[in-house]
Amino acid sequence: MKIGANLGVEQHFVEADPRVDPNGFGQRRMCKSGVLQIMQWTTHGGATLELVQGDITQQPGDAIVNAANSRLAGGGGVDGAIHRRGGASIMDETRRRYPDGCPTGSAVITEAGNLPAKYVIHAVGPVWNGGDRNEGDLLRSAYQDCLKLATDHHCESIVFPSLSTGAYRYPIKQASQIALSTCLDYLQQQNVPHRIVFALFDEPTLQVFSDTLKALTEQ
Ligand code: AR6
Repeated sequence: MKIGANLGVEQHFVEADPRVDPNGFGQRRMCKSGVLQIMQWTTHGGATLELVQGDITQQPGDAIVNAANSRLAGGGGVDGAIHRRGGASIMDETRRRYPDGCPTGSAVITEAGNLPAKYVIHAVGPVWNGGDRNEGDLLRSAYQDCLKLATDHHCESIVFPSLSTGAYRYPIKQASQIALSTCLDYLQQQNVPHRIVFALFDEPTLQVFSDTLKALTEQ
């Protein structure tokens, strides 16, 4: 299946490929090209994990995750897009509530300004330094903190970017394994937030996440 071609805005499942995993955890559905939503994993409790291609600031969700830096100072990539579209109130609140920033591997929450969300969760992933500086644990804990904050704030849905794989240079395949396994583990235990979405900017990133989700849910 070639994914990502002729992306449109429709959301429907035309090539249903439901499988129940050996542990009885859930079902996976894949879509043909030409649809926005590429792959969806559903737990028995009805919670979903979805992969979509697009700009995270266009994705509606109760919480949108920002790929921030530890000073919470703003920047490029996801951070730039979120502050641009969300407006100045997000940075105002961030400065007021978190003047000391946010340590790598953790996350803090603010309101979402003009974004189609209730909250922005500012997560600080690690800079990739070759893999022997605890990068994996730090990336996992950044995702876990986001999920906990979303749960504590009663979010039904959360939209993630691929943390650390842009300016912070984390290798995408390893990052996708950590991102998706952390979310699947969390869903398996909590079954909330009820909808987890990964908004992946470009087709190569979507392809890697899609392959990883397939591999993880086939295990
Ligand atoms: N929507 C979805 N994904 C995006 C978007 C977007 N609008 N823009 C970029 N990506 P990055 P990091 C993808 O650099 O690696 C900032 O300056 C991008 O292609 O945003 O965690 C902060 O202030 C990549 O796959 O985050 C920090 O200093 C992924 O999102 C630093 O960058 C993450 O890229 C954080 O670096």
